[in-house]
Parts: sequence; structure tokens; C-alpha cells
Amino acid sequence: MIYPKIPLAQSIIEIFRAKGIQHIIISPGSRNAPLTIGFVNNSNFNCYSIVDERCAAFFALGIAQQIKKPVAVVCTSGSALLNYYPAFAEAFYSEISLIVVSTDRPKSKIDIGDGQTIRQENVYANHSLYNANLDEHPSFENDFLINEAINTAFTKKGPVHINVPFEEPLYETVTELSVNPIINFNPININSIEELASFKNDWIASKKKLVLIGSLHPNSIEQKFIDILGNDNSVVVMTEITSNVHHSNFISNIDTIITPFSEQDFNEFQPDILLTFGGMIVSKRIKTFLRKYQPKQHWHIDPSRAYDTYACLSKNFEIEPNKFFENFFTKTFTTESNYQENFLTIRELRKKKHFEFINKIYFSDLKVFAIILSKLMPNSQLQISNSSPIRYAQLFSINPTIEVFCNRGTSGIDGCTSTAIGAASVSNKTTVLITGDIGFFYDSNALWNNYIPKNFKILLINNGGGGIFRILAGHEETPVFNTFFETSHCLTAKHLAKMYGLVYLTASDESSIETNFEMMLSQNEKPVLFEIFTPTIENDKALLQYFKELE
Ligand SMILES: Cc1ncc(C[n+]2csc(CCOP(=O)(O)OP(=O)(O)O)c2C)c(N)n1
Repeated sequence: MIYPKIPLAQSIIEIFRAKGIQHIIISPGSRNAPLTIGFVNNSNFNCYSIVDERCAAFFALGIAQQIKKPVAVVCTSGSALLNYYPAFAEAFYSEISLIVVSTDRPKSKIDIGDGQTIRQENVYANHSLYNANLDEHPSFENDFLINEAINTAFTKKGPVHINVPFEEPLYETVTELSVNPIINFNPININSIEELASFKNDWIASKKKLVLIGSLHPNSIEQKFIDILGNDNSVVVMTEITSNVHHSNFISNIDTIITPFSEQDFNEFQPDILLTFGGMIVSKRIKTFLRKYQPKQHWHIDPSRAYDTYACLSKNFEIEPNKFFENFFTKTFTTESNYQENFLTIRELRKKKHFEFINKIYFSDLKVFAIILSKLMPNSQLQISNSSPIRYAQLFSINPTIEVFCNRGTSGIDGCTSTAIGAASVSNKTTVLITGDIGFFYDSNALWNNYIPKNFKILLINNGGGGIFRILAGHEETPVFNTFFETSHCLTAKHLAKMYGLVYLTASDESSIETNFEMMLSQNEKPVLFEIFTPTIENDKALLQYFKELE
């Protein structure tokens, strides 16, 4: 085996190995050479080379999102590690474990005019779950910090930072280890189940309970608990597309249901108890509603943290949802109520109006989403970009065997493609990314990647700019709007597809989508980029009319 000569680099590699960190995404540089050499020459690790650190970190995030274990990124000193920050923040808010290993010069070389040198220690302090600022000399303390960083990434779910100073020479190797670092594993803290009796009583007594489920990994919630919630007439369950939870009595198209609500409907809908779990909520309308019509109690279930999103958080159960339900639903009970029934009646009404509208609406973003979402193959993985793509997608029901993901931690447009490629690289399912044009062109370096699976497919909805800004209030058709908000353009992805060796398909009407969608699905020898052009100035009108005609 080949090891780097520097003992600190050896320690890092040995601790990572012992803790089962498997995927290492490396961006090129000299300062990180000891780690690059060590990781690449060690068969315990899958190493990936990605030049652009922003893309590399989002790619890592995509892998971690799928394998639900920490993934490491390794870079050189200087501005390199600042490019990890967007993904670092996304990991923090999406609760995905990312280990950033930045390499550095020794302390004595900082701020003395050396090149590629910045103040690296604690650089992610605002969003980091743990900062291990190592010392260049091998020590127990270094080992302890590395262990703590990795243990934190495993147990707390989120990003951690290890900053590693190396002195030159950096490229020397040895064949025997000169260190035997300490390895310790944190005992996992299982939070004791609190006395739930009083909460159970409130739950049973309440006739209007709203359960709102944010983003969750597929199969997170046991079916028996889904059934209990879905079959309780006093419970309305609203899910987001990223929750990956399905039941015939759940309401999955939140905006479609509540946008036409009158004052009276909102009053009837106002819950006594709001129970939430899962990650960030996309629907602005449900947030606005709950902030205005607050429940008497808001309980959130999450082992790591709870946001007071509706300014009425009364209880955070610091426990996994399944464990909570196991202890909560200990015996069967019924609460007389027609809360759920009322909303299922509304849902049926909306469904009818929805289909009437979708069938007659002209070619537009809305129509395209209706077509493509209905055509996605079962058991595939769907990655969706920010921001209007995820909002459009929420208006439709999709096949429950399709797993859905979106970077909603910070809702950035800066790494959706990279994340999707990372996720696809470790998934045995066909992965489809649906993205807008600005998000796609922003992250086009994502395609500078040798690990894109052959069955990866990008559906690029090119509406000539940031279509979301046409939908938002405040839109006025002025040059200022076009230049500074919409950032309108005439770019296409044709040449990018050619440059990166992707099969390129286009469509600009329903029939060309029909033909080329089949081509896209049958192409499994190369990744496909299917660019669908929609009419820039018609899109928002179609959507606004949709919400009007739901009533
Ligand atoms: C890194 C980052 N910069 C800016 C934004 C603000 N923003 C949100 S959506 C959007 C435009 C997205 O346009 P596009 O990808 O074409 O999707 P469309 O809205 O047209 O469907 C921008 C600039 C953001 N979310 N993230």
C-alpha cells in the first residue's frame, strides 16, 4: 500500500477508513496532495475527481442524500474551499452529512503575503456542526478532533469542517504507516421517550388535526403509521412532493386545494393541532395560511432540530417520527369528526377542475409539466431544480413509486444539476432531472464530470429566463424586469450537450414532446439532454388562469 509520508495525512486516512467513509470527492491542488495520494491509493475508498469545487460539493451532497451516510470532499487551500459554501449551507438546512476537508498552510504562513492563502479556520462557522482546526504536528488532539467531526456528521446529520495544515514537501510517499491514530465512536444518544400521555389526550380530544409532511427520504415512515393517519377522519394529512409519502386519503397538491379558499374555508380548515415532520416546506401558501390561522398547538417531530415556522411551535419531540408514532399510537381510538371528509370532498372538486383546465390549456410550462410528469417511468428517481420547477411539480400527482428530491435546504439554483448527478451516480434507478434554464446554465459545470451514468436524463424547460419572477407579485413587463429579474436570454443547451457528449433532443410543442420523450426513455447508452422550449410571455398567464379556474 502507498501512504503519504506526512503522519497527519495518514491519520486522517486511517480514521476515515475505520469509520467507513467510502466516497471521497477530490478537487485538484497541491496542498491537498498528501490526502489525494493517500485516498486514491487506498482501495477502501471510491475517489472522484471533480475540478469545480462548487459542483464537487453538490455532487457529494447528492451521493450523501442517497446513501444516507457522510461523504467527504477534499480541496486545496485558498478560495477553493469557499466554493464549497453553497453546498455546505444546503447540507446544513437539508440535514445531509457532508465532511469538508480543506487543506491549508501552517498557521505561521497565513497573512504574510503567501499565495493561495486565506483565513480558513472556522470559515463555515455559521453553518457548521463541528469545526476541527487541526495542527500540522501529529497529536492526540488532532485525532480527537477528526473523530469528533466524523462522529458529529454521523449522529447529527449535517456538514462538518476539518481544516488540515500541511507543510511541504507534499508529494512524498511511504509504504508503511507511521501512525496508529485513536478511533472512537460516539455512543448514539437515543432520546428517552417523554411522558406522552397529556399529548395523547389532546390528540384524541381534538377534532381538527393537520399533519404537514415536508421532505423525507423514501420509505422513512412505516406503512402502519401512514395508515393510522390516513384512516382517521379527524386528521388531514398534507404532503409535499418531496415527502415521498403516499396514501389515498392524503392531500398532495396543497396549492391546488387551498389557493381558491375563502375566509370561511380557511376558518374551517384552521387546525387545533398542527403536527409536522420532515424537512423544509415548499408551499408558500400553506405557510402564509398557518401563520395567519395559527393552530392552538404546533408539535414538530425531529431528532435534531425544529424551526418555529408558523410562530406557534409548542413542542419539539426530539425523536425519529417512527419511534414517536410507536409510542403515541399505542391503542386504537376514534375521534368523531368530519374534518378529513370535508377536505377530501374539496379535493375531488379541485381534481375535476384541474383536469378540465389542463386538457384545454395551450402549450406552456404548466402543460409541459402535466405531460412530462405523467410520462415518467415507475420506480425511477426524480430530481427537481429550484424554484418554479418544484412549484409546478407540486400541482400534479405522480406515480408513488417515483422517488423525489430537491435542494430545498437553501432553495438555491446553484447546484441542482450537480446534486442530481451525484445522486444518480450511486443509484441503480434511472434518474431524471427536471430543471429550468437559469438553474441549468448556472450549474453547467456539473456536466464536467466523468461519473454521469448512461441512464441519466435531463429535462430542461427553457422558458428564456427566470420564469419564477413572472409568477411572483411585482412583475411588470419593463426592460428592468427583463434584464435584472428575469435575466432573459436566447441561449440553448445545444453546444453544451455536444461538448459534454450528451444526446441532445428538443421539443417546442406537444407532438415533439411525445416523439422525443420516447426517444429519451429508450436511450440508455448515453445521458440525454432533452430541451423543451416554452413561450416566455404566455407561461405566467396560464398559471394564473389555472388558479382562477380551480374555484
Ligand atoms: C444561488 C441562487 N441565486 C439566485 C437565486 C434566486 N432565484 C430563484 S429562482 C431563480 C431563477 C430560476 O430560473 P430557471 O432556472 O430558469 O427556472 P424557471 O423559474 O424559469 O422555471 C433565481 C435567480 C437562487 N435561488 N439561488
